[in-house]
Amino acid sequence: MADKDFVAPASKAAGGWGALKSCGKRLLQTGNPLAGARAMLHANQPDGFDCPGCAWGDPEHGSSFEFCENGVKAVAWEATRKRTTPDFFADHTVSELRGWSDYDLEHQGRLTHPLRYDPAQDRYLPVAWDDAFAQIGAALRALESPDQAEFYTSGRASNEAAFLYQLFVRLYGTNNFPDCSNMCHEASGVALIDAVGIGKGTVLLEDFEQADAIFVFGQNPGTNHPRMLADLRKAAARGARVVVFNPLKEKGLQRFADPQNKIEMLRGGSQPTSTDYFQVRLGGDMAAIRGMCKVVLAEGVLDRDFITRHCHGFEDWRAVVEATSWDQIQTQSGLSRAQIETAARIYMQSDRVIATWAMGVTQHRHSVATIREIANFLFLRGNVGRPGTGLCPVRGHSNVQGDRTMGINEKPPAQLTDALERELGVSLPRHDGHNVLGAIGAMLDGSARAFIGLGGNFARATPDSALIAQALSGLGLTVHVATKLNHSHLLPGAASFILPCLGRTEIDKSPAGIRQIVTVEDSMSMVHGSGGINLPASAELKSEIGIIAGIAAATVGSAVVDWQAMADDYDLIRDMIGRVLPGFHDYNERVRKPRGFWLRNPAAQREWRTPTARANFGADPLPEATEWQKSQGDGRFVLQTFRSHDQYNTTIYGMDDRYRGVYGERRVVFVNPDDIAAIGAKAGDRVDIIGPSDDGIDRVAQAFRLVAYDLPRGCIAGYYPELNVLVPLGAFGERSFTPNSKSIPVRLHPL
Ligand SMILES: Nc1nc2c(c(=O)[nH]1)N[C@H]1C(S)=C(S)[C@@H](COP(=O)(O)OP(=O)(O)OC[C@H]3O[C@@H](n4cnc5c(=O)[nH]c(N)nc54)[C@H](O)[C@@H]3O)O[C@H]1N2
Ligand SMILES: Nc1nc2c(c(=O)[nH]1)N[C@H]1C(S)=C(S)[C@@H](COP(=O)(O)OP(=O)(O)OC[C@H]3O[C@@H](n4cnc5c(=O)[nH]c(N)nc54)[C@H](O)[C@@H]3O)O[C@H]1N2
Ligand SMILES: [Mo]
Repeated sequence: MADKDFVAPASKAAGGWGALKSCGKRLLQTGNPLAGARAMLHANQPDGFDCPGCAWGDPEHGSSFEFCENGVKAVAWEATRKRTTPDFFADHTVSELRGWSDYDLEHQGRLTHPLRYDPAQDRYLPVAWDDAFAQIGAALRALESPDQAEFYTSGRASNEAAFLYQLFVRLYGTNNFPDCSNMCHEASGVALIDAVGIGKGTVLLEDFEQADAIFVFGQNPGTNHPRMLADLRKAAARGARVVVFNPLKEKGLQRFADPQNKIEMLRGGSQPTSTDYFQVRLGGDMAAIRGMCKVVLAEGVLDRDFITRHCHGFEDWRAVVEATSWDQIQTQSGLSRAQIETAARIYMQSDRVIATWAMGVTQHRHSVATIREIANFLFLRGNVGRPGTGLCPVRGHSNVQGDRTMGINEKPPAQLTDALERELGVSLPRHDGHNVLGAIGAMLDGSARAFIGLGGNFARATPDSALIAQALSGLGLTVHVATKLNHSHLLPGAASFILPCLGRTEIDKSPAGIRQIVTVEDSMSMVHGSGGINLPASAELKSEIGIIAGIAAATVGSAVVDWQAMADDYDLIRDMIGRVLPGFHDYNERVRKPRGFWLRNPAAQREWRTPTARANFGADPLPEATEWQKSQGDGRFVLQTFRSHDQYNTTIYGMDDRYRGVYGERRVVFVNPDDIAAIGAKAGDRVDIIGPSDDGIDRVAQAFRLVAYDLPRGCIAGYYPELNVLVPLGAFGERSFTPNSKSIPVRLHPL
């Protein structure tokens, strides 16, 4: 199929002038270009703040300005001069605002005052901080059981905020910690704990400089982790193989012009970011990897020493691989045996191999099994715990990994509870709490009565948007700690508060006038300090930590923990973290060093904290049928919901998806041209997308425009969050409970 059959991209490479132009436009739109540019100069720099864009690691010597379009957008979005003031809320009822788009809501700018919902007027009105805290505390204390409250976390919260939050919630008496990572990399955590004893990646940024091959499964770094592209590009330039598995030909994974490279920018040149590209079917990665393993096993080029000395379960797994037919492998992956052999040969010829993955792997029913297979694949040739090798789940939110380290976990690890009990001298709840799906279930059946959101946009990020809206607005109490207005705030319960907080780019001063820093942990387990440099968006704002401390003091009192003292001096929070969590000794001192410190990962040093004390092969069979297989012969498609180039999760920056050549709209669906013909339509026509209804719920996304795109037949794609109406609550990953946002069975009805 010729390229011209597809939507023509503006230029052949990702990054480059396009990225610069887009950033310039973005900075100007914020109305505060200077603050934005100045802020960007300090992002991911030792003396500045951690970029809120993504969780990719920072180079060792961060002296040169790490330029990234994603980062610029995220920073400019926060550093905007626009404000959503009490006047705005006086002008608009909540019912009216519910009719606005995600884009329009957040483009009103930063929230400036604490607000309380007034049902009589259907408006949010200003409230004094202390009144808000007192009323929230009273409402939480009035619940019959602490387990009736759900405490959500989005992954931007700093380590200190997350630690204080879990401390408060556990003292209050519950482990209900639904968390954005339940919808994100949960499967990676579950699979890696089984495989290597820790739910984190084993690579450092330096490993990318030494790898002979990097296998990239199910991610789109051109948009979501642009700084990763620079590392892939460097790897390809020095002769390493970069092998991509993705149903779509993502532009950033083909070529990338580095905006930091002046010569390249002048010549308009661009460098390849991958060397080999395999257009796997949705949900077909496990089959593709198993196929590669089958080839490696047959050829016998194994690291036998590693397998004997370090691994458990090899023979059982080997039997399962040998019993898997090539037929099934080819059907599920959509790749031919010859293609899989080519990829396997690259693997066998490479001494040092890294595997990376993101949402294209984690948001399926069999995600945990797929990630186990990625680990099996690496174990075969000893590709864990050596320089230039390793497992690399590429995290989403900039501190989603740190939040988990700090104890945001609905299954309280006994070690953490023990340590907290010792520290505080009280007993804490040990029963499991709710994850995201558990929390939704409890809201829907009436057993949950309160929702507190530390950031995020729960109602838009979760599946079955209509049901969630109903669930949230039926609660007795909803509280949102946020920087900007979003749809979750517009579903008030009986009592409802919006509490505006400082962003990471802003100066956070203690009452003594000392500039406070917070800390974060990136995808490579590097922990470093972050201090804002812009003036706060409003004098009324409090830090997330100040807000948590206020709610905590009003709810559980200050006898056990002196919340105010903690909020006045974050060093005290870090001191407690150092006493309670392993690896955080001398925390205050070590985070003030330029690159921070590495949180030791035992698996990266071949120390396996698993029940077998070894690295475990996982012997799951392939799924009996992938969603793609189930949809065959029935006129159905499998839909994945992903991000455009102009959004940050539910935050919509703009209506363009430059790298995919879509401009000015988001209600589009990407479909193979032959599939478009097969439904009797043509590119540009509109279709209704009909979701699953076997549970009695009708799910329809209306009037989406067909975009012809190079993807495997039967596999289609469109944007989240608009398409969340189609994601059923009941379809989630085995053991990960992550909604299957990358394989939803749908039909297309041309209009
Ligand atoms: N600019 C920007 N940056 C972000 C975010 C953002 O929204 N905007 N979000 C942040 C967050 S929270 C996260 S989790 C990450 C998300 O980062 P990504 O995981 O890159 O996010 P998605 O857009 O969901 O992209 C999924 C990619 O996987 C592919 N894919 C889908 N299904 C399959 C499959 O079955 N197999 C394979 N092999 N590929 C598949 C899609 O074609 C697409 O390229 O990015 C983080 N960074
Ligand atoms: N269909 C589908 N659904 C998905 C996904 C998908 O790929 N497809 N991806 C899933 C993934 S990977 C994730 S991580 C979730 C994301 O889920 P969330 O983390 O809940 O959503 P975000 O859109 O990142 O949250 C945006 C809001 O966070 C607030 N905010 C921004 N910065 C700050 C800050 O510094 N402090 C505070 N307190 N608030 C702040 C703003 O008010 C903003 O409106 O969505 C999931 N949902
Ligand atoms: Mo995410």
